[in-house]
Amino acid sequence: MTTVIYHVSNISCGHCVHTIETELGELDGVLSVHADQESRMVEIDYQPPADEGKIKDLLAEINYPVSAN
Ligand SMILES: [Cu+2]
Repeated sequence: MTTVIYHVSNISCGHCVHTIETELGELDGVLSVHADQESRMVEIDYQPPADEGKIKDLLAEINYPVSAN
């Protein structure tokens, strides 16, 4: 299992948190998702077939792209 933490600057309310957690949670291989409204961080535990590319692609697709650090 791998854990990644991303900053997603588009998170602005609880609805955003819910959308991210629901959509990412449906990606095959994603084990858990925790999005935080205040810090705008998203923590994801995953295993294959999920990978960082698929996770980032999905976040971009639902309009919550990962912020460049
Ligand atoms: Cu929102």
